[in-house]
Amino acid sequence: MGKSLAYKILSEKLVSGELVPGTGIGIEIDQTLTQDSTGTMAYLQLEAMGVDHVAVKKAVAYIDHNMLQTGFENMDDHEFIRSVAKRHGIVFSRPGNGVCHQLQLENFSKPGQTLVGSDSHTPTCGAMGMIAIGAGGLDVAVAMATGKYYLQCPSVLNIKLVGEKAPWVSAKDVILKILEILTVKGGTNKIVEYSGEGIKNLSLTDRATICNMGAELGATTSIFPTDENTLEYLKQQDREADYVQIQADEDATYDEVLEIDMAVLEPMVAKPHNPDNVVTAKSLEGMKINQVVIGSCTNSSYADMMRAAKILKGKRVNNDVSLVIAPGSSSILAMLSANGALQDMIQAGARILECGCGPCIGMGQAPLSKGVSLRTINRNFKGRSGTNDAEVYLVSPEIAALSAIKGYMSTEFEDDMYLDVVENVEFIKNPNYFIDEYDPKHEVYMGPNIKPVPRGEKAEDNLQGKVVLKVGDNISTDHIVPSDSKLLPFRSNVPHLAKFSFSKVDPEFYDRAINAGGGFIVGGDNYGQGSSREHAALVPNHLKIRAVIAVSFARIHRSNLINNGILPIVIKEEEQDFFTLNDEYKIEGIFAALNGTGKVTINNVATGAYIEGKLEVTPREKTMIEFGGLLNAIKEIGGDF
Ligand code: MIC
Ligand code: SF4
Repeated sequence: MGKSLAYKILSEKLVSGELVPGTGIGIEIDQTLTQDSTGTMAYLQLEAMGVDHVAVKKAVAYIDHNMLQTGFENMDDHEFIRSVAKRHGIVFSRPGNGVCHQLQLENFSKPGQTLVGSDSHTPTCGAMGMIAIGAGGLDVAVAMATGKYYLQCPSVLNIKLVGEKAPWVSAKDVILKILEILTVKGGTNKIVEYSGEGIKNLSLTDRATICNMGAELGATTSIFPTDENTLEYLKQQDREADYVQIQADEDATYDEVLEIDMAVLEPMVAKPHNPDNVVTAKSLEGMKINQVVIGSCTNSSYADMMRAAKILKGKRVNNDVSLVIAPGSSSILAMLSANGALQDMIQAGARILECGCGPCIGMGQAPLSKGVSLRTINRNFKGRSGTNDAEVYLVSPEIAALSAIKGYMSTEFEDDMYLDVVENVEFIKNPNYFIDEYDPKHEVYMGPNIKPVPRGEKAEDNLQGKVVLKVGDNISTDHIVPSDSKLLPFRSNVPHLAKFSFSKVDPEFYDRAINAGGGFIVGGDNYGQGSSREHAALVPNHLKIRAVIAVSFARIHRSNLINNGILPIVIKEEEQDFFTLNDEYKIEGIFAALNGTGKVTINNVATGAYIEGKLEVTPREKTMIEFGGLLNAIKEIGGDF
């Protein structure tokens, strides 16, 4: 029986367990990446582990999220990360160099290797035939220290791409179509492996867009085989020698198969406030808009920028629209500047931002009140833009650029706007944005904004407490711990962040949790979707939340909860009604659940009514919960368990 490409790489890298979907496995990690908003915590945790040089072949620390320096906090964090990077032999990417995923793809991605990154869009490098996985900062710190990463073995969903997309259809439309079909939880605990004759019609950066938004499916990762388009891209990066041809066996078997005919696709849009709320762009033709953002790790490649520039060339951004553009990397910016495309953007009236995440994570460019913003980014959760009542629509760079000129959502392209072929030119490389040093004696810089990492409490057989929050389906980590220009500077200060937790969903939550001295949270389906930020577990840990009871959990968030010693308990959909805000509950049988029954009893203390909840964990997860979190476990028994 033939193997999928994903399982070929996983079996080569397997260090513990067996490739049986749903069971715990450990894999060897070749590369790690961090970015600054999750990196500060990850490096505080790495420091606590007391290693010298990192154990992976390549570790890179990017600064791309906290780019606004409105106070001392962000630059303090940058300096902390730079000093830790030097101490442990980690490559440091300076602010201004670009978005981590774009840079990792350009500079370090290698077919057949493994990458774990403290950012949910790490799977972008799946376009290069890598197993690239997003994880919480602590898991990445462990990977840096030990060269290993532990996860639940995913099943493999094969998406066969056939046909060739029409001129105005882009890779973004392919993944939006897939999101429409599979929804934001359709990829949970799955690897999405692409195949089919349609692949040859997708450039490497088209594939990167598709892998990037696999994160929105909740997938563990996404992967493409390598071919001449991969080689072409590596040549552009002057990295031809890194090419390896890898693909699935001819007779590979998959757990599920889905076929997408790209020839019948048309431009798509994800409407507010979820990436799977997908309709055709045509159905929104004429909708007035206020802002357009072109950029982010999803759509900031050289080809994306060139296509947008062609549409803008000789035109004027509509008077009612603010157009902002952030190229993905310093190389791309340099190339656009050298070939005149930047000039076309500026002449049209665009605002050019420094290369980084920027508006995607609410770091500037918040839309006006009730504003309509078209963005080429990957997430449109309510409030993420920095304006709570803004409406964010996710679109391709082509639709974004055209609509910016028109002032309304438009699909009416003119023929001379189309850039048929984006030439595979050699990239202008700039090593001056990277610092690669190693000095194990180097002193670590710690600014006053950096507060200690909260620790969990050892497991108890029974837990009693109040339900201090009850929420519905698809709660994202942006809801749990919002991020914008006011809060992102406090990613290394959990007590401060805690005050804003769930503020956009239930503003009373913080006071309620403090007054009750902690307790339980009840959620619906796909609880914790979205980012990898472990702050969405560190904050509940700080507030003494001991269990989250939900219908289902997003993969990374579930791991982050366990890493913090918080129990993820699964209930049936109809059992949500069993819980009432402020009522007292008792969870019993925790030790038995950890030792194999996988079940706990949840009693309403006042009424005596009870239900059963599932607490199913791998042996490694059991150990973490017993010790009150991964950091506690490492302190007591070391990282290799
Ligand atoms: C995001 O896109 O939500 C982020 C900001 O990149 C996060 C990381 C974070 O919260 O710092 C992610 O995707 O993991
Ligand atoms: Fe940055 Fe946005 Fe990509 Fe997250 S999704 S890494 S905030 S560009």
